[in-house]
Amino acid sequence: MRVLLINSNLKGDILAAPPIGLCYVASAARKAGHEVQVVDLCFQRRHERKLKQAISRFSPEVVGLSVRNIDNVNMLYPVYYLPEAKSVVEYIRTLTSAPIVVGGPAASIYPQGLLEYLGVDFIVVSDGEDTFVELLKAIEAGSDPGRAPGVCSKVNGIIHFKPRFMPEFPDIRPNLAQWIDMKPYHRIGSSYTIQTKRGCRHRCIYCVYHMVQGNKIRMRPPEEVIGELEEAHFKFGVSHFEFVDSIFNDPPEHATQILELLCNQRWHANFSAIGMDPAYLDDDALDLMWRAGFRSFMMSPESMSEAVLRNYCKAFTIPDVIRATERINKTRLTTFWYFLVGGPGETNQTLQDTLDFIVKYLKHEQHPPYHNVNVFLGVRIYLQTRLWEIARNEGLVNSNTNPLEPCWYVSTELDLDLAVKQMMRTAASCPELYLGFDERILGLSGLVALIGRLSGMPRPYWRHIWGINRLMLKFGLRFKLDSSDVVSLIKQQLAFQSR
Ligand code: B12
Repeated sequence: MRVLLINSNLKGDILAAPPIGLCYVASAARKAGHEVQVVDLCFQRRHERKLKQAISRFSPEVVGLSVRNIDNVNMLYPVYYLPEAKSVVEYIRTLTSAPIVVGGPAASIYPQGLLEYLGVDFIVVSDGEDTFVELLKAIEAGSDPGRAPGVCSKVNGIIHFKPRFMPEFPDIRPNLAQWIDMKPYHRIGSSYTIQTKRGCRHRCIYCVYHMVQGNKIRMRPPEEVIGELEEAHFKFGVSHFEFVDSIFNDPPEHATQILELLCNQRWHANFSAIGMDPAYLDDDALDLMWRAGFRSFMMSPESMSEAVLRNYCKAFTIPDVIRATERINKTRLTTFWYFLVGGPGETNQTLQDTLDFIVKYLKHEQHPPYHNVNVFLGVRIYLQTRLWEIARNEGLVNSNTNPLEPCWYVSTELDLDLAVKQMMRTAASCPELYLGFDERILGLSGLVALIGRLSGMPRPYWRHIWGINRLMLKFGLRFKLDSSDVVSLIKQQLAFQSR
């Protein structure tokens, strides 16, 4: 069958994400014998023209769409992406009557809601490779695929969904550079992405990873990971890779095997990862990472209060984070940290503990290692998480709340006015610290990328956010907001979601 796959994610700033999931699905559909084309709308100025051309030339029998983000998970600078995806769906409907299948993280988080909202035929939940191929087979055979495991659809007017058991990591490569043009991603400073495993065995109360990839870790054989890296390096000249596992070094033995194999390669590349467990970051692990080619990574301790960490059900402890930070501070690795302020049990004192940690350990100013620290106020509440239950019991959400629209948990033990002032005060002298409303900095992505390319700055370019913040601080361009405006924004949102 002719299958057209479309990436609807238009977020093309320095955090641009090549549609690796869509490429996995494209490779799986081609392997199953289908004729597949991929259209990437990110970086396209004229989506409608691109879609019209692709659909009229290819005349697809099935259209697959990947929907990655619901929103930007930022209460202080909220951006809602689903209307963009909806307008893409509506436009496709004007061009073809082929069934539309949607997959991607957003689809896995709340499939029933997305099915209704987008008005598509099928939603594929979690891993797409096998489910999509089975769906295509059923469509081709003219049978009803609506009850297949992993598929959410309307059967006789009633929404039907049965989860699918995901036993292993699929034996397939996404071949990103074969399916999409990686040049614009490269230009904006993002890296070639790769997975070494799927699943996350932790059960943090706010997190959706269990819905997207499941709680069982499914590892790829380390040799296969090296094979994919090597292929991308030699075939497509890739020299910057980013591991997009939920947590790259969990389990640590698997990461160690991959890093040791990398150290033995004759070719060299730069590596980064978007999630690290601080409990496993000892001197040997950091040294091995450096020797393998790691120059940066992200980490999400979320809080530096033991009580709040326990409430979040994080698996590591404050001493784990402090030990890891002391070790990182002996290296030249650039890091990006995420902290969540306002979860259950957060008080102004626990917030101060987090801010004090940032100033003491992560404020380095002009010498490496450079740290970028993202502090978000408000914890995003998703259906099917324990945080949703807690929020419902506290009246923060109720049966009228639409789970597809962003809603937030903010601890009632937090004096909001003081909290915003605490955060602003710290950020005013700490360029490493980046608050929710500073996300507007991403609007400067094109300029940063241009400077990055001209000066040969290392990738991914999110590594340099602290430098931009430093300049903005110097020229008085930060914190035009009044803390009382921020507080009223938060209060308005909380009142809206619990109305
Ligand atoms: C890696 C990652 C990042 C990295 C991206 C690095 C990069 N260069 O790609 C960084 C840290 C930069 C990042 C940034 C952001 N992220 Co992020 N990220 C992730 C993470 C951990 C993995 C995504 C990934 O690469 N998966 C690997 C691929 C293979 O899996 P997949 O995309 O799910 O694809 C599979 C299925 O979904 C399905 N599928 C996918 N497409 C299709 C299409 C069809 C037709 C079918 C049938 C199936 C199908 O099949 C695929 C293969 O099995 C997820 C959480 C998670 N564990 O999934 C969050 C996640 C997707 N991110 C999220 C968000 C919000 C963001 C940001 C908006 C945050 C911000 N404020 O900046 C930005 C947006 C970036 C962008 N340009 O879109 C949210 C989305 C939820 C939401 N509320 O919208 C998630 C779920 C995390 C969370 N907070 O809960 N992110």
